[in-house]
Amino acid sequence: MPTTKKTFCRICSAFCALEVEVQDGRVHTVSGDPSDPLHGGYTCMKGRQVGHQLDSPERVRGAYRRRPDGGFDEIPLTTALDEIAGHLEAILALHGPRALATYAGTASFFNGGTHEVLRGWLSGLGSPGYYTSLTIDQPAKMVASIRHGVWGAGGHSFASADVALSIGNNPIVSQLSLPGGIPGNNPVKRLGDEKKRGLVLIVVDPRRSEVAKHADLHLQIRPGEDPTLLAGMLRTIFEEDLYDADFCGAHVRGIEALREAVSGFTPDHVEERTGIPVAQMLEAARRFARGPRGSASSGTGPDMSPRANLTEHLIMALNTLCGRHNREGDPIANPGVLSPERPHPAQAVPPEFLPRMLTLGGDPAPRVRGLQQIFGEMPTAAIAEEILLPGEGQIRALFSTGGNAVAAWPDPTQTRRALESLDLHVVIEAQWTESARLANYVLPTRLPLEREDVTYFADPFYEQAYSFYSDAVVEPEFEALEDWQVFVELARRMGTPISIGEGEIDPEDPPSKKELLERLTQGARIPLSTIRGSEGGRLYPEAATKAAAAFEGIEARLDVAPEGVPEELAELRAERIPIPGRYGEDGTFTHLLIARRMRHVMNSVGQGWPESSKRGTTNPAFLCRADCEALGFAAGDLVEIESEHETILGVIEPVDDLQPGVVSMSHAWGSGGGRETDVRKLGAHTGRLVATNKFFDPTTGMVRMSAIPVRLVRAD
Ligand SMILES: Nc1nc2c(c(=O)[nH]1)N[C@H]1C(S)=C(S)[C@@H](COP(=O)(O)OP(=O)(O)OC[C@H]3O[C@@H](n4cnc5c(=O)[nH]c(N)nc54)[C@H](O)[C@@H]3O)O[C@H]1N2
Ligand SMILES: Nc1nc2c(c(=O)[nH]1)N[C@H]1C(S)=C(S)[C@@H](COP(=O)(O)OP(=O)(O)OC[C@H]3O[C@@H](n4cnc5c(=O)[nH]c(N)nc54)[C@H](O)[C@@H]3O)O[C@H]1N2
Ligand code: SF4
Ligand SMILES: [Mo]
Repeated sequence: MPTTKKTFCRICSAFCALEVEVQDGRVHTVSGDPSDPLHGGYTCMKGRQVGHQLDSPERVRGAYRRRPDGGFDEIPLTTALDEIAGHLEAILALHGPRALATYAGTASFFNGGTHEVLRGWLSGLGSPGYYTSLTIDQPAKMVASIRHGVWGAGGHSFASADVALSIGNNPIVSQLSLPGGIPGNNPVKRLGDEKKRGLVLIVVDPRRSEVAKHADLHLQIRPGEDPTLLAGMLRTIFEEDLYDADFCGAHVRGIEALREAVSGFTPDHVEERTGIPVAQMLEAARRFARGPRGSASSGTGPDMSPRANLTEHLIMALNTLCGRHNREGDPIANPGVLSPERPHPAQAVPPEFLPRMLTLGGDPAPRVRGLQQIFGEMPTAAIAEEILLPGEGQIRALFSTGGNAVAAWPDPTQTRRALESLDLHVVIEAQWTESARLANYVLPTRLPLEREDVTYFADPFYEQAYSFYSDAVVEPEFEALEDWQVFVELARRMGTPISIGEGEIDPEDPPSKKELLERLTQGARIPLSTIRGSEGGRLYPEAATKAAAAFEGIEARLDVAPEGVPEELAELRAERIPIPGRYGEDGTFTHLLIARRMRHVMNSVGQGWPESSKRGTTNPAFLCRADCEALGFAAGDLVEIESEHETILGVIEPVDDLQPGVVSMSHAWGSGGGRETDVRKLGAHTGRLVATNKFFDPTTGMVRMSAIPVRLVRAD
């Protein structure tokens, strides 16, 4: 007898509500839950294939140890854990705690408690080696918050906006929700509803993206030129006195310095550099400034491109200049259901009250490229170098969970070399990835539908106060722990503590998942027991709050021209304007390659799944028809895409949504070894086009992953 269970997808951060039909202990069919108040029955093709993910022939179905010949032997899970603990102890005894590092990728964030336990485990061993995918994602947003400051009551919500400015974010495909931006949950419906109400949508994207197709005004910018556009918009807003002088007078510093710093970004200069006609830039600036409500927000597009920290700063400056921050009494629809009550004062937050998330530096510093810790993490852009660089502090043991290092880190040739040089490499994985095949030990894991969980990661990002608690829907057919339990088991074997929050986890008497979640959500606005009591997802309007009055005696200002920003603007303005078609140091690169997401896969996840494969088994090199004609390329042609660093192969797909001179291609495809010859079956690795030690951001170490100069020639 099939039974239907409600749960939520955790393949991407949208966490869509699902109805899953289970037959004989296996997932039979998956559909959206039409009764869910937030998602309204929406799912995507990835979510509807979770049954395949669970039962895939590529699934890691036990614990494995690699043989010297590269093959793997299955061993009992407890044996694997015993051996790993023993190896790790020996490495730490010999090299000290800096020899240990963990890499937690995207999937690790979608399991409540993993990061708290992981951090507790590392600090119990004295290791600073905490690396995550966040530091190769959009770290510029945090850098900008640190430099600009944070407003205690948050920014204007999308639901209350008269105008939304969306810069390089395509939630119709990515489902990525960022504060003030288009919600990632049911994005087409949400956008339609608000447009009916009168919302004006302005999109900045080199591609006529799925979101851009809904825009009232689409600025089809040249890749990587967002800071010039934003500086030009700010200049217009100053020139035409369109900013919120009252708000700025009371809460902002650096107004005159910013006015001066953007003064050279005249409309003509902006047009020449960004390719955006003067009239369009002026219209965007005026329409945004007129508001009166609505935020500018961004996704990965500009953050993968050069000068991401400056771009993100200018986005914040635009919001601040136009006063797009909640004032006392403004509604805050979702203050976080699972977090405790806290005030949201309508004032700038003094730096000393900012969370650890918003700090730069810390001991020890990374050993390469003069980098620093960012947000209490080590920068993943530098992890391969930290593994390869000999000497005190060299990483010798790496534990990877919920990530795919070879697919995701820049320069996979270097990544492979680094992973192969480790003394101990443990991968906790759902499937046999290229990274897993390089590990000494591969441990199985429980996938989302095999775990109970609450919407912990997504909680602060929802547009409305919403939560969902789900039991496990099926059991794995083999013995498997959740990721965090692996670290508890190792701590037990090694006799080391794991502290989380105020207390400790006793590895001899570890908590159940439910107990772990209860500890992490102690004092939540809505108690976990209430959320568990509801079948399916529910709105909790009682958690909504209002922006509070400022605290008396606490003085702080948002800074629109902090140290560094005027200098970066001056450098940008003084730079030679790149000549389209003549990119790169020697001017011989004709195109810029930009990053994008594709609907049927989630980074490297979903490649090869049956339904997703029908949409293609490669990451095409999307190119406009005019370029295809000029270069003599037809659909399906194989081309060499050459950068200053390396050459990859790509399969041409002509499209109408790009302008000449731009190639759009998604990441986490292909292989890290040798030159891809199987590009039609495996895709191509765009991370090969960049080196980690050239053209990187000095604050975050981030490498250029969009707006990469390339040229294309037919591959024969
Ligand atoms: N289906 C699917 N969903 C995903 C993922 C996936 O792989 N597939 N990945 C997940 C992850 S890890 C993340 S971080 C999020 C990312 O979420 P988003 O940031 O929304 O990612 P994209 O859909 O790539 O949208 C980025 C847009 O930026 C544009 N762009 C590229 N370069 C530039 C530039 O220089 N300037 C400007 N203004 N725009 C530019 C691209 O054309 C693209 O339309 O998505 C998540 N969701
Ligand atoms: N060139 C280039 N490089 C990029 C980007 C780009 O735009 N261009 N984008 C960057 C961004 S934004 C990101 S976030 C990173 C993504 O980097 P990663 O997060 O490292 O890459 P994913 O492919 O998402 O890897 C997720 C892995 O987790 C596994 N998995 C799924 N569920 C579970 C689970 O429950 N437990 C465990 N242990 N494993 C699980 C999956 O099988 C998969 O192998 O890539 C970055 N790299
Ligand atoms: S993968 Fe698809 S179904 Fe799953 S959460 Fe993301 S958007 Fe929703
Ligand atoms: Mo990401």
